[in-house]
Amino acid sequence: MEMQLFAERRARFAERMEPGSVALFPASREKIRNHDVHYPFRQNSDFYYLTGLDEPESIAALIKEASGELRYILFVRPRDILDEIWTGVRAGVEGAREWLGATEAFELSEANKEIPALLEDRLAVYYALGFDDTFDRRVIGWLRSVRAAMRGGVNPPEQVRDPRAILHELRLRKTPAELELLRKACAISREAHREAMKAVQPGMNEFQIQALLDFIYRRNGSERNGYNHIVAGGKNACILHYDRNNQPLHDGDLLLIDSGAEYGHYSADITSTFPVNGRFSDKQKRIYEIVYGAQQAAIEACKPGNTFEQVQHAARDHLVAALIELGLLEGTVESIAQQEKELLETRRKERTRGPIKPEDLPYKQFYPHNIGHWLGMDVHDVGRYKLDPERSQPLEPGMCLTIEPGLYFYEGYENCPKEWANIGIRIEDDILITESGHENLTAGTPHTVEEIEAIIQEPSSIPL
Ligand SMILES: [Mn+2]
Repeated sequence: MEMQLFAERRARFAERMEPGSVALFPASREKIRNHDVHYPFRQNSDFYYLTGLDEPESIAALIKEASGELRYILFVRPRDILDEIWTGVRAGVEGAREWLGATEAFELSEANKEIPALLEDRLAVYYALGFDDTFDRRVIGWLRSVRAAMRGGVNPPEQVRDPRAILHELRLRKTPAELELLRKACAISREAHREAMKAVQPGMNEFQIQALLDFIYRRNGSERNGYNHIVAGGKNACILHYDRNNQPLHDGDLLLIDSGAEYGHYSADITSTFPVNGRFSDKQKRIYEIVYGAQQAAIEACKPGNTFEQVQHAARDHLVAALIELGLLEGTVESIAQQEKELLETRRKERTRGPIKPEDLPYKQFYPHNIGHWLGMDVHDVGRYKLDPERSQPLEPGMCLTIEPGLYFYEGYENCPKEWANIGIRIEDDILITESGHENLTAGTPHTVEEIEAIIQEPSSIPL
């Protein structure tokens, strides 16, 4: 991406900073996987959003002077030929200034000297406390050292503010440049889901389908997956975050794939559920059509002015009506909606958090999650879902969210209806809110029964 885009983002962030303040953003660090092997590096999304720098350990400081002037300071690993021949070329302080647009740049070893000086006599420091314990301790140490110098005539910042209150509102609303990357991630992911449908055969193992997804993603330039693939055959689909992906696929079972490519630091998120042998059984089809109907109802509700909660309720009401008709729930759509409303109020009063239990709201046995989440640089992207306890987030053009209702009949529940035992179905698309309503960014992923049964008949050219 053009470096100008990152400068624009910093400027938009700074617009909302108090004059006379400083903001600190640490990069991700490398993490040990085992002995001396690292996990693959993935930059912190907030850091990347503002800097475009993909190096570990770096620190970005944004200063808005009392005059309104903006300074952008980067602390980076030094150029070092011995290090670079092992781990790759670095921007260094020259690169930070010339390529990355920093007004000043220092080697990381200078941070403990320079950053306390940046904090002196500022109104506020914007720093995201509680995300990175190690960096939290460094920030506290820098603040302490400024306080210790008070008799020398300097004062520490009065306030520590959370930059995410500003930054995540920006990230929630995608710009055309961001949407270009997200569209590409969606297109790659759609192709992989289509190829998986063509390739699946009874007797295969889940890991073969996982290999296919990785192959299609990498072949199309996706540097990594947005999250761990879920390739869940049969009853594994009832485990919401199943990712062992190592079991055989049986004739007569469904296969649930929840997988999205990351492209340019933006992640897609698609779930497909389809029959391993190419044909839905009548029972599978009945449940599938219910989930599909719920998904369509929720997608229809995706338009500016509607709230996230309205989308959530559109799917819930559809699923609840169907569960009542199947004889699996008692009450009416309205009575269950009222029950949920009261339950949420009680939970708020009693400070109860975590998933809602089926004892408290019976439909949660079959639909334990929510309709979806914001989508962007993080698969579960940042941004508020409620403006306050009473007001759900209104949808605006540029917001992206997933729509992913599901029904699961987990046999572990004592009262699991035998007729439906071990069926798990989820259908997920990625939706962009537009001026006129919405655009399905993952349209073309076969999601109707007819589309799925047709594509599974197509030959696969991918050797597994
Ligand atoms: Mn999702």
